[in-house]
Amino acid sequence: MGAFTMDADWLVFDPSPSKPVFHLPDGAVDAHCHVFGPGDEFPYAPERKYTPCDAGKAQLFALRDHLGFSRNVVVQATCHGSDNRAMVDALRHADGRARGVATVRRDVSTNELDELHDAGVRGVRFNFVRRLVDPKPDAYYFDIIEKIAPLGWHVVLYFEASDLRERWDFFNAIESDVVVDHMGRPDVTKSVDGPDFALYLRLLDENPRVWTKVTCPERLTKVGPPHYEDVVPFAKRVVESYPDRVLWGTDWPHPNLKKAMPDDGLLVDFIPRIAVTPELQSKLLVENPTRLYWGEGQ
Ligand code: 0GY
Repeated sequence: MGAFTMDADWLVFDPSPSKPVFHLPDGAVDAHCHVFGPGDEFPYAPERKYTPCDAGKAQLFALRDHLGFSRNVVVQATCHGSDNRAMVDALRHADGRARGVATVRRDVSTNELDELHDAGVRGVRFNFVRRLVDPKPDAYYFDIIEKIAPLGWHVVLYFEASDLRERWDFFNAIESDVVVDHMGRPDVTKSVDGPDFALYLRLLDENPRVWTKVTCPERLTKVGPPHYEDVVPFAKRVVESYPDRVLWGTDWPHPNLKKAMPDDGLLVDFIPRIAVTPELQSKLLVENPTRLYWGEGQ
């Protein structure tokens, strides 16, 4: 028995996903995925809001190869708080094929930031989703933004529609590149032309430095797999409107899904529904993430 027991309602990732029908282009990046523990080696944070199953780097790299990705961007998961050791360990064992996004505290030191940069971290994540974290006042995040500026890092934002209204001025005031997770979590039962999604599109329209991940059909959908039809109009609109500022990722190992675990092969098969030409696919999967995470000065 390990030191941690996963939550009773925790769903474990699919151990044998299908082989996607869609053939990923060479150099494709899974730009949103996580590692969990293993807890015995990299303990989960005391302040965490969930205890997941272990999902370590070897399993992540096996999935990368199975699906046909070349590289990963490993995003610090909230179950590890600001202890980035599991994520950094994954980066250090990836032979240059992984970059990371960290969670840091306001009092993070320059030395700690330099070490993270050396391991391959290129951004910090600010999470506003209350079931995952206790969000802080804007000033807390501004202090971190000031500290990471010399490193040229970007800020990843995870928020829901109500947070976008509440934090609008703050989000618009960030001067670095910004990446929004999961299209700001639209309610896909509403119209793609409705006011909530319009506000998120306005953020992208008014801020050329804001990027977005067109990720998580499995999290947003009401109709489910295999085609996730209800998510398509939202993601397709974004890919076609901002082709140079979109990223895609699996979100493996899919934290906090409560109904069913997705088949990661089917998630890859979702890509050509939202990026319908080889040009759009190449930007989404190769050019954009490579520029942001492995580009000049990175
Ligand atoms: C995601 C989504 C979730 C969780 C986390 O760091 C996390 O704990 O990101 C979620 O539960 O919505 O982006 O993976």
